[in-house]
Amino acid sequence: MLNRIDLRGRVPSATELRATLPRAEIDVDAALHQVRPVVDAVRERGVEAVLEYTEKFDRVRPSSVRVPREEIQSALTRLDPAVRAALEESIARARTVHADQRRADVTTTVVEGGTVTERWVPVERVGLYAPGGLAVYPSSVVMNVVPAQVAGVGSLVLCSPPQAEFGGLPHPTTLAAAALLGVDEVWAAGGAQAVALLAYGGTDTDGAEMVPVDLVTGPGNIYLTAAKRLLRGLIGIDSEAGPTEIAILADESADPVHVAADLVSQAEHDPLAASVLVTTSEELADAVDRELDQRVAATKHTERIGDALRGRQSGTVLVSTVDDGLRVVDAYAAEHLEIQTADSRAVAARVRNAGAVFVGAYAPVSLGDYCAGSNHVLPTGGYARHSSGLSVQSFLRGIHVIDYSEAALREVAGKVVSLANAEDLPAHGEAVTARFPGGAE
Ligand code: HSO
Ligand code: ZN
Repeated sequence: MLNRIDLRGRVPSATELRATLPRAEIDVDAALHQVRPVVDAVRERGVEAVLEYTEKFDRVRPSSVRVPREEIQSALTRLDPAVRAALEESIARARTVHADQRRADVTTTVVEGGTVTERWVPVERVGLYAPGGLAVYPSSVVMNVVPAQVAGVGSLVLCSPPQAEFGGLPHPTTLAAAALLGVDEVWAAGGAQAVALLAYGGTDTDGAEMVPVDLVTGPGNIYLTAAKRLLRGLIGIDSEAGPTEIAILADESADPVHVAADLVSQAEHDPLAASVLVTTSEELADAVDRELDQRVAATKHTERIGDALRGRQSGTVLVSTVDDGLRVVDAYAAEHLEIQTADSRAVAARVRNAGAVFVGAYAPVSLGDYCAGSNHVLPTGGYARHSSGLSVQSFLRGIHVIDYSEAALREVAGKVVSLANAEDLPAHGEAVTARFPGGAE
């Protein structure tokens, strides 16, 4: 079922590998011209334009865009108790992990009387996006809201598209997740019009105000991503999210049933999702292929999964050694990387590029999707080479605070003047010498 690439005996350079390895091609730029008129219309005409596009794209026109608080609470009372308990567990674990990861302010004494402090300050107001339609992801509401709250973001607004079958409200499970997390500002808007509304603000039909946000995070389709790219600068954005990816580095010790189940699990998201197996064992590759045939036929979303696994973005890469396999997975820089080898912990410790690493036989990606405590908003498309997943850090800014005494400035005055003169910016030096009319020395 999976395409096969045989790199045994010759692992190309990282640059060549990037060109060789399977990967979906997503052209966000191509969507920009479709999204620009939507963004412009919302900037000019606010909520009225949001409602027009909502009617066009979501085929429903809510009477107001802001979701009444009672609707959020009522979705929670109607939530299946087992799902509620699972969401509560997911939230509790994510809070525990993320709370430990909040960075502390650090003060460095550079010289006596001269300090630099890095002060971590939360972004003031954040817009979180939760997709609707095919994908209903209350778990992504958790993964966006928890780090924002732990960071201390004061004002959080959730946007999610209205659903015709739920009377123009966002999906009830999304609303219930918001209620569990204590988010009481929710607007029923999706796609590019939602990002534009978050960025520019607007007044709802009933007078409710959308106060513009400083940062927008959360996954969505290519139009949402294009809108974020267009509005970046006016607002901050998280890393662009493309179709999800799983790579598994496995040797002959791996269980083909586990490997196949995990490859299938992420293929379930999207026909463009990527499932990549990198292995030293041809026997394992064959066994996984056989297992995939059975599993794909037996699971619910057979067609979508089959498309994803057969797509050019998925495949099996055969390598001679685990070391070669590490070079391959580092070049690929998967969103999710599982290590299923003998001594998986030691191998995992050597991984350089991945959004998240799952170690050994009992850490499947779907554990991380819901209940590990880790975050599941992770860099795709090779972005893991330079970016991290969503974290408390994503919602903080580090501000350097410089505090020098007269004596501490006097001591370094000559150096500032020398550098200022070297850059032909003498007024920079004069800003220091002006403080020492009798000379700094
Ligand atoms: N695997 C997805 C997250 C997710 N899975 C949500 C299930 N629900 C991207 O990391
Ligand atoms: Zn998933």
